[in-house]
Amino acid sequence: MSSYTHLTIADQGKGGVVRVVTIDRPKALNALNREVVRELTAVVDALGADLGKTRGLVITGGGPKAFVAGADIAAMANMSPEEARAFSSEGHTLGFKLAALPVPVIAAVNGFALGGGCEIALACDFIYAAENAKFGQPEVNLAVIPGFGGTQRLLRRVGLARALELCMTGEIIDAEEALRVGLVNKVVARGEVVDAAVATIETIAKKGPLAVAAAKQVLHKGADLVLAAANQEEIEAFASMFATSDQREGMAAFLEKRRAAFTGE
Ligand code: DAK
Repeated sequence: MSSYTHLTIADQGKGGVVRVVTIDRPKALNALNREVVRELTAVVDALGADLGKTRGLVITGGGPKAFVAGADIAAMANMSPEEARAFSSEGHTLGFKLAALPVPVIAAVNGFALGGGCEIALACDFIYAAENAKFGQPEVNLAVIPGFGGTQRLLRRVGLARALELCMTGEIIDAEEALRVGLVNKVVARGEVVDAAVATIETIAKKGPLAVAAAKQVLHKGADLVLAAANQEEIEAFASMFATSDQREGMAAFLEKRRAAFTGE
């Protein structure tokens, strides 16, 4: 595995099937500069090229206080509009690549997830929060707006009115409120959030991998389509499953009352 300056990487879970990436700049509350964004993108690119044994990705933050406290304000302070556009595009590219991975990606939020941190979490398939997690898009305090997809992904997760309120007030919400509005999937005890994410991926790893990938792809794609077109995506993906040996195996195993042995074919 490559070595990174701002990330630590570990394979966890039974058989090491869960790649856990920790953004590790705790002195700056794991703020995202261009190198961090590039390193995260390199991790995702490597998985996209060859998953190997990996069946899911967890992203978390190093240290006790933060997931990611935002884009690095010191690094952004003197950016020109052109540099800001390039930085924003790199963040968006990372978001698209996370959605394109054929395995689940979970943000394990262990503290502040503000600005770009909330946006990285939103770019993951689901978000687990520790009790001490805090979420927000406080960019308006700095006279900017979210630049890594936050406005649009927040809108799609929590609806227009709450997204407008969060982006226009810069309000910070706690884990319980984030759960209430549908921003996070689950709240767990402090210190247990990575384990909870790893456990979910271990569960998903027992399912048919092509079906898991297809479900992820159809849901992400469908979120941006009108219903009829989204349903068509589902019809095609559903049909394509019946060209796999895993579909035969899954249904035969059910009928024969045994555990299925999926091969991903
Ligand atoms: N960037 C850089 N350093 C940060 C940081 C950040 N986002 N957040 C915290 N730090 C640093 C602090 O400067 C401090 O460093 P030292 O002074 O020790 O050297 C250290 O982390 C510890 O922070 P505090 O001392 O402030 O810790 P507290 O517990 O008192 O407060 C806090 C924690 C999270 C409430 C506070 O640090 C805070 O308010 N941080 C800023 C949160 C924030 O505003 N985040 C949003 C950043 S803006 C775009 C692309 C992306 C974006 C926008 C546009 N385009 C390119 C167009 C996204 C923007 C953002 O994310």
